[in-house]
Amino acid sequence: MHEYQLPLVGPLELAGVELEERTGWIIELTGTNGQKGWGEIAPLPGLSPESEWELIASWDGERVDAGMITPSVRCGLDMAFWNLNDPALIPHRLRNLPPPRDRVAVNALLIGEVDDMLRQERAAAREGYQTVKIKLGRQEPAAEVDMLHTINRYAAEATRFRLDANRAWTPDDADGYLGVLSEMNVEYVEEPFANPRASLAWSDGTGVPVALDESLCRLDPDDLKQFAGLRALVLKPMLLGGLSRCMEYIEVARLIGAYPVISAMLESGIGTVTLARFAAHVCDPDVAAGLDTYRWLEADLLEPRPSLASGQIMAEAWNWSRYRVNVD
Ligand code: OSB
Ligand code: MG
Repeated sequence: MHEYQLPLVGPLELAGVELEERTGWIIELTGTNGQKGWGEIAPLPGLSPESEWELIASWDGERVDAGMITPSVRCGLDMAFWNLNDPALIPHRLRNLPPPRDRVAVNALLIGEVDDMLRQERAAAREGYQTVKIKLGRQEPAAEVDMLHTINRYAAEATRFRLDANRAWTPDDADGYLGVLSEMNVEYVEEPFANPRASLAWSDGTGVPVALDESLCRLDPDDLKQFAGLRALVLKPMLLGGLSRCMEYIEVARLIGAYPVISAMLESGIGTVTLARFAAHVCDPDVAAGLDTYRWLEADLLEPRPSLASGQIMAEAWNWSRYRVNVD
């Protein structure tokens, strides 16, 4: 296991915590033919439930305590065994996946002041991104509504918007956004309210499509059967406990008519490429994966760096033999 520390291009606020660097651990498995299985353990401060103490107690790189294992450790091991590509060692739920597509669409994450976001939007449209994601619930609703009007006015016609409120809205706030939402091509609003049942009821009442993300931490796949009407499930394997665990959510998603969106939370290239590979198997064509946090890393462990430009990531990105992996 290798510890890593990577600088960001600038300070980044993701889950109410401002980050200046990314730290995590890389698992390196070596198979009988010398092939490598890479996995990543990278809980995100402010979002992941595990404390550093729990993380270390659950696995010290040699021994794993099944009673204590945290979501990120589960994810790292799951990724490493899946990437090892030894038929005998592929995790159970990752056998018999649908065949992979040769490319995966990705969304562009617009961050910063309106001018920055407009610049990012224009660049994304030029490069070929069709889906952009904007974080809401960070400023006064009236200011955010103005911002959405401005972005929408200048956005390319076909742009699809993912609007992530991170559970910050009150019912009054939500009413204030309805006008601008009706003018936009909204793929979904992610996590409008703190209560996921309220989010679904609002979607039913307004017709605005809704997706759940961090609420899934406290909803088992079985509970989700009560959530027919959701547009999508945003699945973060690093948060939920790995690719295998996400497969359980994907099965229920299909039952309730929702589609899965695979999302990163600022993993290094190793985690990001693995998530892209997973999305290639399990997501519908044209559904963008949320991997754009990767572009905030100023340096990476993979050389050359995988490319998300042109709004997609190509299958060659998960051919591990093309990389030098720079871990100590
Ligand atoms: O709220 O969805 C979120 C990343 C880290 C923590 C929380 C979130 C996110 C993202 C990732 O939005 C989306 C992307 O990278 O495109
Ligand atoms: Mg989200």
